[in-house]
Amino acid sequence: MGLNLTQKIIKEHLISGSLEAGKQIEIRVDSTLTQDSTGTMVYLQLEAMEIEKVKTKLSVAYVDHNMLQTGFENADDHLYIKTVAGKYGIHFSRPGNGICHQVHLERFAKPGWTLLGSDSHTPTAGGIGSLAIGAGGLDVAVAMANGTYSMTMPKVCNIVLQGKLRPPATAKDVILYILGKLTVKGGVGKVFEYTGDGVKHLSVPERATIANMGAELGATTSIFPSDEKTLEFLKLQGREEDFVELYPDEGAAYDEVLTVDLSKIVPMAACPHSPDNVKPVSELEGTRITQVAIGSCTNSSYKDLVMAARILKGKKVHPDVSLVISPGSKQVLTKLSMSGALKDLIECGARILECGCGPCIGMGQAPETDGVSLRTFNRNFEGRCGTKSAKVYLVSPETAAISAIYGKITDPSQLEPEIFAEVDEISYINDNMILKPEDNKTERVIKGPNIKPFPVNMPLKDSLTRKVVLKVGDNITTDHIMPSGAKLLPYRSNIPYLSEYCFSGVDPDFPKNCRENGGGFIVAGENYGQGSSREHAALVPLYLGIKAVIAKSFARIHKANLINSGILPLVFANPEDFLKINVLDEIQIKDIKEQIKSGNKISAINKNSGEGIQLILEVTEREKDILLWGGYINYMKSRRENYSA
Ligand code: MIC
Ligand code: SF4
Repeated sequence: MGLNLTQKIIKEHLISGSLEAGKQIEIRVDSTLTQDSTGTMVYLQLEAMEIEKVKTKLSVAYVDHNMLQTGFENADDHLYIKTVAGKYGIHFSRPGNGICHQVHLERFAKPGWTLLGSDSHTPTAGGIGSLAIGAGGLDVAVAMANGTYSMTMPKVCNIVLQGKLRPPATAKDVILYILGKLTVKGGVGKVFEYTGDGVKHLSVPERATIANMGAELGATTSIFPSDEKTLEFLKLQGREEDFVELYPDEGAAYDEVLTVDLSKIVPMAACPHSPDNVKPVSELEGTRITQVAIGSCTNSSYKDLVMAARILKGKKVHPDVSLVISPGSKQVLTKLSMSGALKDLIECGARILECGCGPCIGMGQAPETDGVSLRTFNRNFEGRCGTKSAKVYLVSPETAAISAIYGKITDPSQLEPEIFAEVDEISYINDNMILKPEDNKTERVIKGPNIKPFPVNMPLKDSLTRKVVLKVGDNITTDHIMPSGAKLLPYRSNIPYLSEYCFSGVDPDFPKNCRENGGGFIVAGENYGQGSSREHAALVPLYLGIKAVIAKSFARIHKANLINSGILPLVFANPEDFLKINVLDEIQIKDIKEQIKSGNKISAINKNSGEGIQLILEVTEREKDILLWGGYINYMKSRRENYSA
């Protein structure tokens, strides 16, 4: 039987394991990317690995998340990343050059390559046919140090796209539609592979929008074939030599199939507070809005912003609305200025922000109390925008632009058909904000005073007894665990400082309870840790003494981050047992090391009720070792010592 595209790329990169879903594999990593908010930890960990140069073919360090520089902290982080990049042979994309995923798509991503990124939206490069996976920082550091990545072989779900989108429906509406069908946990353990006649009508940036939000499905990644559209895109980027044609084999097998008729897609919106809470825009028409934000790694390509400019040209932003636009890259912004679209945006009253993540990660532009914000972004978790009482809807640039004029959610179906005429792409390349390793050589890594060492766990003891310091429900996001935004992002390299804010929106007493009880356990519902790849959501609980999270299920990247930190990710064998544990109950796991070594069943006792609770540790043999050693850093050291002994 033929192989699907995912299997073909994995086979090509396979170091150990087989293509059987659910089994542990190790693959060769061609390239990595980091961004500043996860990057400082990644590079502190890379330094701890004591290598000379990275082993990948290409590694790029971006600065795009935190650029406000409200104090020295942030600028110090940037300088640290620049110097560490110079030391280890990593490209450095300077602040202002754009959002990592947009710039990577334009300048670096290659069909058939593997890419590991310390950001959950790394799969954006699946739009160009890369196998691009988001991971925790430590896994990315390991990939740079060894050129390898260990993961579970995913299932492959085939999304067959039929027909052609009918304006005003867009790629964003396609992925919102899929999210509505499959939900935020529908993709865990899976790769979404897009095929079908409809694919050939989608440009690479449109494919990238769809692949980008596969992260919201919880997927390992999403991938499109590499075809004439890919070649067209690479030619515009002056990179036709990077083109290879890539399709699944004839008769390739898939674990699941979902067919989507593109001609039936209508404008969609994800309603507060989850990307899968999706409704057609027509059902929301008339909802008053106070803010519109266009940009992010999902929707800030040249075409996205030209469409917004066409709709806004000669119009005025509604008096009750603040319209902000953050272009995806310097390339996009320059092209907007060359074509005149930038003038149309400025003239209508849009506030033009610098090229970066900006409001998407709460770096400014928090809406007012109870504000209603329409965003072309990918996440609308409660409070992520910086205002807890605000309501955020996720939409296409077309829906966002027309709604900004009327001050209420407006279906773009009423726009004149001429608006949707083909957008002429401009070929413009200028890499002067990317420092190549040879132009940035240094042996001196500069670390400002805000950069503190990362916490390291202890090897497991024979028995583990702790109180439950927090009990939460389903779909807890990493934004709940370790909030971000303008106030906290400057401290991404300072775990002790961040620890005061862990779970601050859920239970402000959490840090205090951890301190008073000598750490503890967290109990949670389904899909614990969904959302971002931020390792801080594991490192900060580690710092506070959290030993285990007992949940109904986990999101992929967060589970890996817990394991790398030496925190046990335990699953209830019987989900109803969730009800048998209360906050401050004392849970005892006797002979834990023996239990881990002898299988995947773990018996625990709730000492308050005397009841036994059956748990499961769903991890690979390698991950068991990491947990027994108390996290990846200890595990790595132990192996190094064994080798040298
Ligand atoms: C996000 O969109 O949540 C982020 C900010 O890009 C994160 C990374 C981070 O927390 O630094 C992500 O998606 O991985
Ligand atoms: Fe940046 Fe937002 Fe994309 Fe995360 S989702 S990488 S914050 S633009």
